[in-house]
Amino acid sequence: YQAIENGKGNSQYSGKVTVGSKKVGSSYELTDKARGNHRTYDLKHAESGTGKLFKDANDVWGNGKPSNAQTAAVDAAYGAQLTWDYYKSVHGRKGINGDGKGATSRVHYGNGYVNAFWDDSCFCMTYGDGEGNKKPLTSIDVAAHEMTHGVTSATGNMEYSGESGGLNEATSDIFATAVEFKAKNPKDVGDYLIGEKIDINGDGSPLRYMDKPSKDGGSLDKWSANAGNVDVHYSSGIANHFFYLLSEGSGKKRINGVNYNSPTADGSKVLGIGRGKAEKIWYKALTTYFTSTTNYKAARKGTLSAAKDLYGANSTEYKRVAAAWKGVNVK
Ligand code: ASN
Ligand code: CA
Ligand code: ZN
Ligand code: CA
Repeated sequence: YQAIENGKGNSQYSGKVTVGSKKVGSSYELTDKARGNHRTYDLKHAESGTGKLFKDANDVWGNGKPSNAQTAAVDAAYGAQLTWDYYKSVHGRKGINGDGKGATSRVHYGNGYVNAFWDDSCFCMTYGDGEGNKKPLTSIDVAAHEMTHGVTSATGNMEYSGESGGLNEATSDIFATAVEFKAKNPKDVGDYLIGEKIDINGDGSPLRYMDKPSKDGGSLDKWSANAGNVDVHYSSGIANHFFYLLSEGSGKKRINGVNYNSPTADGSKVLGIGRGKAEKIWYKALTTYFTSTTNYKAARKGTLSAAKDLYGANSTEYKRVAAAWKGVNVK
């Protein structure tokens, strides 16, 4: 896969990066020609409208600091670029809808807005600037999380409430993590944490943990009959934990300088199959077996079917999918 991005970007979270830009007249705009013309817009602190397409005279964007309006645009464009490339190179998927069409990103939404979101109606991702407009929510994992909501809408489309909502959220965290691990920039270090760079809690702790989701104070480590009654960003913990166990196994592990300690619901020891295979299984399940009403029991069945399709019914992978679900009390 040949990347052809030409712009130089100074991002806030990933250091120096390249961004796809398009020359128009004597200047450049933030339009990524290699990725379906994905475009990045400046909302200039408005909370509605398309905003203004980012333009620049010399194709050098941002300065690494949030006070420069282009900086958040660089991170957002870079995150979209990596997410596009991940879906294309790993899963053969061309863009969110699979049709090669790019989406849009909008940065500088509101003032001090501490969230980011995907919206099907504008086929766009929108990012707030964080507390004091200093920590835009444009890290790779957040961008990939939001963009994956678009992929989910185009595929399994799990309804955003109850258990299906938790699976929708987890799908975004799973592929956010997959994209982050695949990033090659020296400043981009893959982990099983979500939002570790945006300092949403003000104390350097991440928003979510996949090895032991309850570390955030709200997420569920395992399924119970109450799983459908909690916020979807908490019921997602069950599938995030499943994905960690399936990838890495239970117990202690140190990866890229981060210590993990993943328990199982029943104290059983679970062995991982590696993140790459776990990603393949989740993607196949999402695009083949998940539907708007998929709950945890059905997600177990769907991922087992996916493992069978990919690796066979007698495969180690198939058995470990079952064991990882047992590890989060889904039987
Ligand atoms: N950042 C959140 C999410 O993507 C926004 C929301 O809850 N709608 O899930
Ligand atoms: Ca410039
Ligand atoms: Zn989400
Ligand atoms: Ca992360």
